[in-house]
Amino acid sequence: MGDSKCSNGVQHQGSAMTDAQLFEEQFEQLVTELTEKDFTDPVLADALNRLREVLQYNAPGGKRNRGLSVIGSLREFVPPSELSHDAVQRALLVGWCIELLQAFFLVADDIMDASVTRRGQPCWYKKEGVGLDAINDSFLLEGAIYRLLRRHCRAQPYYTHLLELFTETSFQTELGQALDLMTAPPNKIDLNRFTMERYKAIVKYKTAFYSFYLPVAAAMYMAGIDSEVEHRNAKTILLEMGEFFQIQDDYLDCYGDPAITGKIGTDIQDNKCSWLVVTALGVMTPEQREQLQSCYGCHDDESVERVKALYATLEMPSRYRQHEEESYQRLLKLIERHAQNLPHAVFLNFAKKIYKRNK
Ligand code: GPP
Ligand code: MG
Ligand code: MG
Ligand code: MG
Repeated sequence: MGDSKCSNGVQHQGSAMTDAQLFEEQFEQLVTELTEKDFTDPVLADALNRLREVLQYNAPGGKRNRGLSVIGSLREFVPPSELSHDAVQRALLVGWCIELLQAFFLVADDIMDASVTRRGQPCWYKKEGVGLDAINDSFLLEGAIYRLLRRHCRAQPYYTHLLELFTETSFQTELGQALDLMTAPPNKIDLNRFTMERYKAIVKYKTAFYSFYLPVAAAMYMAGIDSEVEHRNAKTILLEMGEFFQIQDDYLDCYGDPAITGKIGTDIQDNKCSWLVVTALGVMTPEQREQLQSCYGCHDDESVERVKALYATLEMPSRYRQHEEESYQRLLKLIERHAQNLPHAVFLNFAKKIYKRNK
C-alpha cells in the first residue's frame, strides 16, 4: 500500500507540487481541450465559447474533496514506485470528471431549489441573460465528462468500469433528487411525509453515492481492484459517511454562515425533508407540531423565523453535535469491520475532511 505521508506530491519542473496544485493546473488544460481541440468545426465557435464560460463559472470554486480523493485514494492503493506520471494525470482527470458531475448537478439543483448563491457568487441560472438556458448548460457539463473519459481513458482496462460507474451513479443521484423533490411539494405541507426512513433513502441516493462511493470506487477500478466484495465493503463505509455529510449540509443550511458556506439556505422555505425537521418532529409536542405545520414551507421571513425559533427551543444545534459524535464513532467501527483488505487511510482521510466542517 502507498505511504500517504511522503507521496502526496510528485517532482514537477524541479520543485515538488502537491496533488492539489497539479489538480488546479490541469483545469485550464481540460477547458482548452474541450473547447478548442475536441470539436473544431468553425460553425460551433459560439457554442464552444459558451461551454468555456459555463465550465469556468461552475466547475472551480468548490472544496474539491470529491475530485482530489480519486488521486488521494489511488496513492493508498498503489505504491509510489508503481504509479507512473500518466497514471497520476489520469487520476486527476477522473477527479475533474467528478467535479464536472457535481457542477452538472448543482447548476440544475439550484434551479429546482430556487437558490440564490453558490460558492459565494450568484447561482448560474440567476446570472443576467442565463435563466433557464442553464438547463442546457448543465447538460453540457455532463457531456464534457464523457468526452474527457473517452479521450484519456479509452485504452485503459478499467474504461468500461468507469463508464458504468459514472452512468449508474448519475442515475442513482437523479432518483434521489426525484425523492427529494417529491417529498417537498411546494404549498402542500404534510409533516407526516417527513420520516427518518424517507430521509435516509433521499440522502443515500441524492448525495452519498456520487460524493463518497464514486471517487473511491473510481480509484479502486483504476488500481485494478474490481472484486465485488471489496466494492461492497467500501460502499458500506462510504454510504454511511455520505449520510452524515448530507446531515451536515442540512444543518449548515440553517446554521451555517453564508460567508463561509458560500450559499444561502432555502430548506425551510422549500418544504424540504431536512434532518433538522425530521429530528425535531421526533421530539416535539403536539402543540409544537401544529405550530410547525403553520409556518414550515412558507417564504415570508416571519414564518422562517418561527421555524428557527422552534428549532432553538428544541436545542437542535446540541442534538446535531451529539449526532455528529455518535456518527463518527459508528464510522470508525464500520472501518474496522469492513475495511479488512482495504487501506484504512482511504476512509480516514475522507472522514478527517468532513467531520466538524463548517463549509
Ligand atoms: C444535494 O442537495 C444534492 C444534490 C446537489 C444532487 C442534485 C441532483 C440532481 C440530479 C440535480 P441540496 O439541494 O441540499 O444541496 P445544496 O444545499 O448544495 O443546494
Ligand atoms: Mg436540492
Ligand atoms: Mg439545493
Ligand atoms: Mg442543502
